[in-house]
Amino acid sequence: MGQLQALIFDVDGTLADTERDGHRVAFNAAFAEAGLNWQWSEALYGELLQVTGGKERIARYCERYCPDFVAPHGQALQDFIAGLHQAKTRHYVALLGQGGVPLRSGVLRLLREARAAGVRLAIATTTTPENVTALLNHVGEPGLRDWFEVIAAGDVVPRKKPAPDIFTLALEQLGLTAADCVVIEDSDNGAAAALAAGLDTLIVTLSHYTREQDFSRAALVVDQLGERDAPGQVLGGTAVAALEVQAETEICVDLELIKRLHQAVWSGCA
Ligand code: XBP
Ligand code: MG
Repeated sequence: MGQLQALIFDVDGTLADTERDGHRVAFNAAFAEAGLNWQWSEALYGELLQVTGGKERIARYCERYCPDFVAPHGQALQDFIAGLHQAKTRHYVALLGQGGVPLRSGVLRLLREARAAGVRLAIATTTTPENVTALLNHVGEPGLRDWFEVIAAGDVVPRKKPAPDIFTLALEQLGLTAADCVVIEDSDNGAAAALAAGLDTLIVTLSHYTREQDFSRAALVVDQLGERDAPGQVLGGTAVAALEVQAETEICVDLELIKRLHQAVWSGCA
C-alpha cells in the first residue's frame, strides 16, 4: 500500500446538502412550467431519491404515480422527460446562482488542507455536470472549480450509482488505483458504488435524507466533517477501533485523520 494520493468527493449531500431545498425545488419548478400538476413533497422526494439520476427519478415517478400519463404533442415519454430535466437543470443552476446553498461544515477546510499537502482532488457524482460547476462557482471561493483535477459527472457512464462506473471512471482519469484514494459519500447508493469500485476507505457524512440508511461497510461514519471549533460526531464505521475513537466522540475529519484511516484500511486493521 502506498501513500494517500487523492480524495474523491460525491457532490449532492456531501459537498452541500442540495436535495431538499435545491434539486427538489427545481424539479417542482420545471413541472409547474410545463403545466403539470406534479408536486414532490419533502417526504415523496425522500422516497424517490432511492433512484439516482434526475431523468431516471422522473421516469420512476411516472411509472409509480401516473402510469396513464401520456406525453404531450405525440412525444415519446423518454424525450419528454429529457426536456423536462433540461428545464429542471436550468432552474437548479439559477437557484444556485442566488448563492443560497452553502458547502457543508468542514468541506472547504478539508479541500484546503488536501491542496496544501499535494493530495489531489476529484469528484464522482450522478448529478449533471452543469450543476457541479454552478455549485462550485457560487459558494464564495473563487477558482474552487479548478481545484478539482477530475470531475466525473452524470450521463458519461452507462450505469449510475450504485453501479461502480462513475468511480471507476474517476480513477481512470486520475490514473490511480482504488488503494491510492479515499472517498467521501453521503448515501447508501453512493457508498455501494464506491465499495463496488474497490474504494474501501470510505467516509460517510450523513445528510438530510440519508440518516436512516445502512452504512455498516463504511470505514468511518460521521454526521459531518466538522470544524476544529465546531466538530462533528463519530457515528460508527469499521475503522473506528483502529482510529482509537468511539461512537459519539467529537471529531474534526482532517487530512491527518484521513491518512490514518487510509493506513488502517489498507493494512488490514479495519
Ligand atoms: C445525486 C443524484 C442526482 C441529483 C439530481 O447525485 O442522484 O440525481 O439528485 O441531479 P450524487 P440531476 O449524490 O451522486 O452527487 O437531476 O442532475 O440528476
Ligand atoms: Mg450524494
